[in-house]
Amino acid sequence: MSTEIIRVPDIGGAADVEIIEISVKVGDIIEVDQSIIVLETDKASMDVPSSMAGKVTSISVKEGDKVSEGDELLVIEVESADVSAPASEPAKSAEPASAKTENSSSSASVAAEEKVIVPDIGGAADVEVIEVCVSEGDMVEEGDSLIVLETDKASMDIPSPFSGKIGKISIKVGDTVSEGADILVMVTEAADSAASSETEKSASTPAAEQTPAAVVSGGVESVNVPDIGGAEGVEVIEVAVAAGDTVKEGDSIIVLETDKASMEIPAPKSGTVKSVSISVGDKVSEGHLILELEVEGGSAPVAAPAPAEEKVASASAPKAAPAKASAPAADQSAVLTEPSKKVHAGPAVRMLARELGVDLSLVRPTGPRGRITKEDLHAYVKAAVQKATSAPAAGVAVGSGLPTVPDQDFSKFGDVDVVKMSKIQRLTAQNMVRNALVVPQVTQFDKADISDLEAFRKGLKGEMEKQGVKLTPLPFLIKAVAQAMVANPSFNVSLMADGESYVQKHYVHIGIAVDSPAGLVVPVLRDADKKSVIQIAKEAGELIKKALDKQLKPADMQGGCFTISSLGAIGGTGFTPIVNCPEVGILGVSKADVEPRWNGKEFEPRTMLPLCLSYDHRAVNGGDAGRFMTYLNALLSDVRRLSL
Ligand code: CAO
Repeated sequence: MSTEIIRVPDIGGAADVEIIEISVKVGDIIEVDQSIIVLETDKASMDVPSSMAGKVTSISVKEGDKVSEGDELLVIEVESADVSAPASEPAKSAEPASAKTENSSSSASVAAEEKVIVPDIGGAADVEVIEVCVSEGDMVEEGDSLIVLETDKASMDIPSPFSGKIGKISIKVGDTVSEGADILVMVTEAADSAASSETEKSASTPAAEQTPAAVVSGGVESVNVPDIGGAEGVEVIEVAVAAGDTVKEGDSIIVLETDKASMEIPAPKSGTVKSVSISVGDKVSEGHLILELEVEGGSAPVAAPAPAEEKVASASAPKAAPAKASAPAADQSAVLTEPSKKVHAGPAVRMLARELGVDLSLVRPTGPRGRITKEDLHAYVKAAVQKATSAPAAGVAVGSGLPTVPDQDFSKFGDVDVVKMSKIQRLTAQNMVRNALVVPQVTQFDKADISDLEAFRKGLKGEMEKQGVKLTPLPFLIKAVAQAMVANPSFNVSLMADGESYVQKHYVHIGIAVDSPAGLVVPVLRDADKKSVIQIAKEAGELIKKALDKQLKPADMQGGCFTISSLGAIGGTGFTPIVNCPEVGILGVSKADVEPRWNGKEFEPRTMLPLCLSYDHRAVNGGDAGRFMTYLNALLSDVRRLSL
């Protein structure tokens, strides 16, 4: 363990450069090359990476400070003695954030023009430019797509080799190009002075090379993974064909993806798929058998398929390329209703689609040969957003995008006012929709004889009132439910999102539905099983008061295991409460009434309390619910059983 100082590296002779960001704090464990501060001159900003891995023990500068080469930045505690740069030496040169080049000894103050040319594209010549993703003046990041090329077998994004501003563009859609052709000139801020003398940079080379992927074996040929630039164990993210499908030469059969790139593997020939040997999630390398293909027209020599569209290993994760201002957006107003069977899109578009959660098979392609362009994707997303936001006009969405209420002009029928729902009302509506639609629920009914409980409660009521406690049937219900939860733990669970497990809770927090002026709220009374009825009455009174005074905090309404919804003071003989997911049970309580009950000899007047128990049938079986209800009923019918 040693202590090392990280200093400002060579920043191209610039002095008194402002620190605009400190990216680490004391105690952070940092890696080699992790950005520790960001400097900014009037021409460039640059990340200063750490030259060592270790724990930051102190920071010697603050944002706004001006620093020059050699100034102390921070002190780190380094684990091993194997320190890459002596503390006294300037750390590894900073890489300007906005102009990353291969060479790390950057000059922060020079702006330079770099010519970007077509890289090695697997020997293909006269390849058509089908998309120019940038316009002059655009700012791009390293890895952003500059152009898309397409042969009859493959298409490939050509990513920017570095970040900068697009200068003159030398090519246009429809041009044909080969390796070395000029693409454009890029103005890199704070470009490397040494590198700027080497003014030509080829755009990053697509790694996939064209190699034979099929082996002739009579009329049926094995199609294997072609040369994918030496990548091993690459994940299959899409299998676009199934046994029995007919494919045309060039049709995508599978899509592979590394952490940096995705590539389509096209069919080397037209034919019928006899069998498919891989599935999504498999890891493959060159030569791995993909499928057996019964080739149309017998045993002609096998064409060399080109893996389509690979981003090079050095490119950062593709980002959305700046949209061409002039590019007409695809008309997505009529989004495909039937998903397309085959999706043709480059890796950048696929990556963006995944980021946005868009199913590309629903996007209408407008690019050459049915290719989905970024504009198509943007247009699709725009159309989807417009549709979502205009939904209230067509039908009042209750906040969740779930079923809507048909829009009607009620003023046709009489005088009306339109009243905005409160936030709580809107949230309740959303939750109700979710709970009602997602939870398969059943409601069971029963009546508890609370004659003794009521006699006991009424006897205590006056005394409790003197202590400021209102003793209604509710605290008894809370206590009884809590005891029933302990005795019937299947009600004290929450299902987990994985669909495979549930959480068994060992605490009993009971939610109380309160009809407050702001809307329906459910404060939670904690550890009800461990508290006395009197204590519960006090706490429930406080929570209800808070709810009525709109004083509840979010924490007061969290963590419930089960809810009690009492309409007893209002009336009714029964209702079907909706389970308050992720809880799995709710007890609806209606108004107690005196009813004649047969005691074996005669009818007796008894106070009967209607109970309505709804439960999530995924978590609770009818038998469990029956036992819960019977247990609860027994507690309420014989107050001595309640641990008061
Ligand atoms: N049967 C008969 N009388 C009842 C009763 C019942 N089930 N429950 C309460 N009462 C009586 C009380 O005893 C009290 O009378 P006394 O003062 O003579 O004793 C009176 O009704 C008023 O009670 P309350 O309303 O002040 O107190 P509570 O503890 O019963 O209820 C609360 C509190 C917050 C649950 C209730 O006010 C409330 O907001 N309920 C609405 C819940 C709701 O909206 N649920 C949603 C339904 S859809 O899921």
